[in-house]
Amino acid sequence: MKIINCKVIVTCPGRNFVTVKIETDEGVYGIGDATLNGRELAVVSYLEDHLFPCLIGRDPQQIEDIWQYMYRGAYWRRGPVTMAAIGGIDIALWDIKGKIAGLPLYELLGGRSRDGVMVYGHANGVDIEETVDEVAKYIDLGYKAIRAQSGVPGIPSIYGVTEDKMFYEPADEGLPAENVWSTEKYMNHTPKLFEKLREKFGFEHHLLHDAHHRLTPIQAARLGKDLEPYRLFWLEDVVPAENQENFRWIRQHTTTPLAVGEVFNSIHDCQQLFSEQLIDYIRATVVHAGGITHFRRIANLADLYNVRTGCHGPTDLSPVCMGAALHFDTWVPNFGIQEYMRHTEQTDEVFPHDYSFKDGYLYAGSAPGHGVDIDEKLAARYPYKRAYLPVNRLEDGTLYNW
Ligand code: EZ4
Ligand code: CO
Repeated sequence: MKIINCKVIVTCPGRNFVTVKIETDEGVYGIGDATLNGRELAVVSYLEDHLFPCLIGRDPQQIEDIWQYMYRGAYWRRGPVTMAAIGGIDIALWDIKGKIAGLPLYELLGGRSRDGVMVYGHANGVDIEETVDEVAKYIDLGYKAIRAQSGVPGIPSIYGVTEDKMFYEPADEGLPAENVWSTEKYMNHTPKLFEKLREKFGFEHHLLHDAHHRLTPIQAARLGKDLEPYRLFWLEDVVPAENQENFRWIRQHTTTPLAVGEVFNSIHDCQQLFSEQLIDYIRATVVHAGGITHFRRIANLADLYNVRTGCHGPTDLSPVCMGAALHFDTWVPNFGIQEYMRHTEQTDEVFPHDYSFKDGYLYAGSAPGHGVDIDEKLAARYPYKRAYLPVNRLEDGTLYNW
């Protein structure tokens, strides 16, 4: 079997997605997601100009060899653009392998470890009152786990809070929006939100929270301590994790479980966090961390240290990522939870899929491969629109982490 054609499909059914399609001489094709929010076209060029030409004529079944060729063979290693491009191709190759075998992807990985995949939803409101109401809606929908994000008095707009409550979208059309940030205001406010949530709903549901890389280690340690009475499932991305040693400080001070890694793209980003047991959940994805082939290595290493997976699953990764992630989650022994930000109907129409939601769990389908396709005709109706994530400035104008 040979690869005869590779293409990338950029579509914007409400937001931009970058999709890889690999076609073979036997008619079987595979689909992969390579979306990198706000930097989509850099990945497109990496794929079209640098990777696709090397794939034509290769046997798509040699996934490992192709992965090594793309990674080692480039000489230049790691990085979000490189690894998203490799990830998109790798997912498409696993899809092809599943279709050839006539097996759903989780069977190729080693079979089911569980029936359903526990997911968490993203509840948000402009203030505590509205956030409490939104959490109630997720509970009514059957969710067992909910991440709560609230607006903060004195901060005009903030990560995670939007008008459209079901379909959270952080990127805006045009050039980057500018937000204002105050760590002090945020830290005073956030424990009050969780106090209220536990008072209202008790301790039956898992509650999560995302600090979105905005604290220093000692601030993170304090927030973790302040939140301890509310028994969070996890506190996410407390500091930007380029410096893995930062987590030593945080870990010494709090028993609030820590999750990190949605911007990670390599096993080397997590190695120290795992080996020193500084975190509890790894948030990388099969897209941004170099595909199933590389994310599997990350999950296996994590397992040695009792770290569990909690894959990033935002609206800005396509249903192709979600499909592949669900097969991965269905297999991976050290599964923790899966993020589930729902896609709009428009997006779901472009990417027909066979996964389904019931009572707080997502279920991978049984179609061969990962079970997600792309309707290319429909996709063509939604051309790319430039969009960026916002940037943050402190109240004095200093550019800060968003
Ligand atoms: O801001 O995916 O946990 N989820 C997140 C996301 C990220 C976006 C960035 O593209 O932090 O909403
Ligand atoms: Co996050």
